[in-house]
Amino acid sequence: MTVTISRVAAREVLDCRGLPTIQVDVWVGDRLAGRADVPAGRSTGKYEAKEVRDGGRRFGGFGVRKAVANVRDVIGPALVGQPVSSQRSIDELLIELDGTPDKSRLGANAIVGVSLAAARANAAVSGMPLYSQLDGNGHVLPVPQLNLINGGRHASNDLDFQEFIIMPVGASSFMHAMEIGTEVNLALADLLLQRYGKLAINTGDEGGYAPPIKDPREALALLHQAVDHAGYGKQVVYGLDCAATHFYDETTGTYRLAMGSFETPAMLDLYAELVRDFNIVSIEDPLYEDDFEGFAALTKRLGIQIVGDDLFVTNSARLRRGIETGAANALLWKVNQVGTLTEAFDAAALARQHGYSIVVSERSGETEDPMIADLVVALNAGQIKTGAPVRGERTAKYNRLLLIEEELGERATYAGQSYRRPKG
Ligand code: 2PG
Ligand code: MG
Repeated sequence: MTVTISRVAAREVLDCRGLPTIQVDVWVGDRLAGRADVPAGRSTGKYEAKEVRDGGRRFGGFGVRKAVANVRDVIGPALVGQPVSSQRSIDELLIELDGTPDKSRLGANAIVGVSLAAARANAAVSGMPLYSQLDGNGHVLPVPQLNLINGGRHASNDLDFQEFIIMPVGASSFMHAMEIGTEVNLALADLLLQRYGKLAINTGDEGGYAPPIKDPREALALLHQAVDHAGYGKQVVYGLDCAATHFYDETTGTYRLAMGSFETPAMLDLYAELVRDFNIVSIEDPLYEDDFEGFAALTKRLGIQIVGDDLFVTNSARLRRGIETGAANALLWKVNQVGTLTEAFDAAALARQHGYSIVVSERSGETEDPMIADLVVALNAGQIKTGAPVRGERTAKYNRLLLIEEELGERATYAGQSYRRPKG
């Protein structure tokens, strides 16, 4: 028997920054079967699908009543009677209803909420957890990219790079990775407190510390010391999300760092130095979002994981351009950048076909919805980026992964050293 959608509802709720976002409910028959919350970025790429926000005074202009009305009045009526089991047809219908290339008419926030809630509804109908309903072979627990020091647009300090990351690749399980993450985070707090005083342990948007420092070398040295103090020098490697689009100055064609203005070749040299000195294995968005050539040069030169976030925006067309030019070798994967689950899965499949690794990611403006935990396991992606191991909207994802690890039991495989190409 085909199970069809009977009703779609939506409402405004608050994200972790206290800004409104959409929560969508998908009903089948007389029951609420799937609910999803929509996250929001702050350092967004210009090629992302576009949210619809209300403007005006209410909620500082961030209200989403219009997007809620689009779900209620346009999307909902069109979806009633559609089979809940065909995610692709649902998503194609959403794309068609919107009719714009960037989902700006109905709003990517409205569309992605419906797409994700429909996936949950389908899993509920089948009586399976979302990760195994999406892919019965989902069993890889990801290496967490734990963002312990925040800068850029996510913090009120002078660090230009947005995220300073540890990756416990030498852990024996996901639970062990979280133990390491938290012990290092506690050691880091002690160090910061001793060295810079109490204000240094204020945190940024993703729960990482935002110390009053300027030089990325100092931040990386602090991470190394915290890892050593916690006794995990052998288990941990390091990563960065520079989010370079957001300190690139288009008029002068230079990167504006607290340390001075850098042209592209000087940026490449800086990254080579950091990789050499700090055991960095992954750099996200080292250059601004249009510099495919620069990305290609850096990818070739460094030989480590180079991740495209603002560069690719989870969009297959942009990823294809990266594959053709050799720009980056990993895809940052955020469903709301492209707007539907199907398009995001297609981008992941394309990445995998061409040997690009996949890093499933949260947004800085998250909610308590843990859905990306199920998605990263369904994809056997091997890496997740979901902030520091603190604050409910971040720990919601980590806790869901701990539960999935327990549920999978013997079948669970921690990606560990194979994080770039986990055995699927
Ligand atoms: C990023 C994301 C998440 P935002 O740049 O990778 O960390 O930030 O959600 O603000 O775009
Ligand atoms: Mg990023």
